Amino acid sequence: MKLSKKQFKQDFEQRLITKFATDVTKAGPQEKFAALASVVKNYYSKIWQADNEYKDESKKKQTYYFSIEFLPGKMLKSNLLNLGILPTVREGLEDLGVDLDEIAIIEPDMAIGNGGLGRLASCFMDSLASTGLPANGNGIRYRYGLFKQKIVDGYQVELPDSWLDNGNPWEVRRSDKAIEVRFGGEVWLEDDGKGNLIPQYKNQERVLAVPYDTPMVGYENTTVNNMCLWRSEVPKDLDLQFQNLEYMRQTAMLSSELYPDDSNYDGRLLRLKQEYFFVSAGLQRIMRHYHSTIKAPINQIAEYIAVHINDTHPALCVPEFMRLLVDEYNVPWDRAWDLTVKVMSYTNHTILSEALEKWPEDMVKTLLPRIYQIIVELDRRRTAELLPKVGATLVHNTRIIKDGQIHMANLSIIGSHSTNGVAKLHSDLLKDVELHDFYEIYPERFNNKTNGIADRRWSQIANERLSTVIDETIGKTWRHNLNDLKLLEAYKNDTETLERLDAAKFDDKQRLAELIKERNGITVNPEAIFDVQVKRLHAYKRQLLNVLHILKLYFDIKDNPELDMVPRVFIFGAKAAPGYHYAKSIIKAINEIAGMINNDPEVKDRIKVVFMENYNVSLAEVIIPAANVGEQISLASKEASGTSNMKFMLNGALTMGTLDGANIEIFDAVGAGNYFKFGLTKDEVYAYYKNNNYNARDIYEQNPVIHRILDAFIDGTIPNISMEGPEIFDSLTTYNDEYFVLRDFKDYVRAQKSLETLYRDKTAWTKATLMNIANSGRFSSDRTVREYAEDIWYIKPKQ
Ligand code: BZD
Repeated sequence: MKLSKKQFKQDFEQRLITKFATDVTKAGPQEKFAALASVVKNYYSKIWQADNEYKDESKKKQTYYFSIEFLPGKMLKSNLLNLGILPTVREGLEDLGVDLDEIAIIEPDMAIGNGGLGRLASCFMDSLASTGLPANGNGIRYRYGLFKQKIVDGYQVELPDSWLDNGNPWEVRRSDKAIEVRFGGEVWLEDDGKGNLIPQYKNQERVLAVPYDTPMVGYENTTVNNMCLWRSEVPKDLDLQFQNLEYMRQTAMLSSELYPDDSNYDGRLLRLKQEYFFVSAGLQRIMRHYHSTIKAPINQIAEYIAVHINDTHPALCVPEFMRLLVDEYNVPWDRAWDLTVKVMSYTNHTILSEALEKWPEDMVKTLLPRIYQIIVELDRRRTAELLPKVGATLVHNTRIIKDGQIHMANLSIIGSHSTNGVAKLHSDLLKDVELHDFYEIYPERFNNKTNGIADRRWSQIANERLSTVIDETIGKTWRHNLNDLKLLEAYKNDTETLERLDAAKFDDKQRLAELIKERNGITVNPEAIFDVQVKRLHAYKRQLLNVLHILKLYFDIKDNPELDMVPRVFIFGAKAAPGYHYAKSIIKAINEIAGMINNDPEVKDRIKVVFMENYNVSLAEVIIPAANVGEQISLASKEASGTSNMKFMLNGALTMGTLDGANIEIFDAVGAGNYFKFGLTKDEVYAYYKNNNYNARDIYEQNPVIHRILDAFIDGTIPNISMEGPEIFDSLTTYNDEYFVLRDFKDYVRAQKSLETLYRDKTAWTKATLMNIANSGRFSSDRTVREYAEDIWYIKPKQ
């Protein structure tokens, strides 16, 4: 949009008066933020309305992205950037004596997601709008987002994230569009005399779902999409029998808290309720819109809408859509099924067996009796139809209902026309191993969509310094088309460009060093290698491998106090699921090791270890630009894709990585010299499984370096871990090191040494940095969503 600085200043000052009866000299930061957000909202509202009208009139097919999590972070700068007014607003505020960054920091992170999956959903929301694709998000408006992490005596403590205390300036509550969702009670089918079986209900619990719409503003275009988040409320005309406090409490709980588990299935009733709640509300809203606006016959619905099931949490979309079609719109079963499969598509984000959702039949039957009937019928018909075609084994292995459980991945695959993994390796593993039986039956449904990131947030917003250097080197087209970063390659031997890249990185490191000083009280040297591992804490991500390497360096110094090494700052950020004991023990160990090393005078600042508490999107926006190295060291085959790996690459950090997830594609894109590869391959890992011949204790017994490092966990060398130390030690020895940490250690040390060697050659290092940036274009989520649009959803961008 067009906006003069003068106009903006007028708008802002006026808003301070109308909203708070104050002026720029007296307003507090919260007031300034609220006034600015309100001005910005005013700017995009007209575009939003116009785009809604365009969508209604053109009736073009739209996607609905159902996700139980979104993780947008802060929205102010992203909205300013996408509206094309970030510099104008920054300068206008400056004229008024206001620093945009000081206002922006006031906005609480919108953290209604755990990690990669939720963040991906938000990157997609940005990219869908920015590529002009007509799409909607559908999720839950949790009152409390992901917990805030405090570190107390080295331990993680969880505090509630009450992010809505000062209101949310971006959302629009639409009470008029509230929808009822029903649970429990009894259901039976009655013949209507014309041969139709009509479900009858009794004693159902009613919940009101109120939509809150948040605009997703496209980058310098006219698209504004909608992310709809549902809040649960008690219906105004509540049946007498439900008018009690317990019911009110239960209802409020539906949209109260985000489950903080990332890679673990937690089969609690409330979670199942949440899943049905947002699925049913979302699909009912779609149906209403279809009837009020699209007005096409119901059997054409697949030409107008696509519904995406983001991991299995929204898998109830399949039976709920069937219910709506069959029960509410009288569509015959077979036709309804055909429509459902055409409309639905599904993304799998993990192969970890402990993460695969399955619900006890009884639970589903009691909570969702009609949905249960539909699932049983789907399973029955499918079994009858497929048995003669593919045989009993395949049918059994792929059934929706097995051993008294409803398998949500099976339901999602069977009820949709597309199943994709999130990186090549992951999608291959799904086809060849984990979901091979499904692949035999439905080969055409399987495909890969390698993840991507909303590059504008991770470069233009998070790293203005680097963005300016890139502009001055290759021009600005990369801001619209990330593939143009490739133009940087022509400058890989240009001393001036390399020096400027280096200077930008140094500034970003200084900014992080200041934050570390402020938050952790630790002084770090910006000349040191900033070696970063930020992600959820999980055994398979192997933060422990990083820790073992740090201990190795520490003992090297202890053995040889004059050791010549490039100083390193090891930076961690990681939340552990509150019930994940082992992960919490690792956090405690990292903090104790940090204390031990940082305070040992003999180390002479050659190593610093920093655990930054409460890792979230905003902190990532400061840490990632400052990184020299990104640690992507999961055991090959376990990390479906990873997305921080792409953010590091875009910010000129080099990857220390295994051949896992999207790391492989990053390696292919940058080439061997610009990536530190180590570790077992997926095939080697699977060979160990097959032959059952991994013996971690042997490695411990036979490798003196490893022996000494592990002993440090149990012999008092690392202080204050008398409980955690043995737990970690045993996991690596007695319990045979589930994620082959010891097996990969030696190769990891080798790769770390070669990293150090390269860092000593500043020019060579910065050249590798440049090559990473130059080849990151493929990892824009604009590319990813375009692939979904073309291959899965069949939707077209606005011209
Ligand atoms: O999804 C992650 C994977 O582990 C990453 O490899 C991948 O890059 C991203 C995006 O595709 N999975 C999650 O983040 N999963 C969860 O957060 C989650 C949340 C609730 C329940 C189960 C898993």
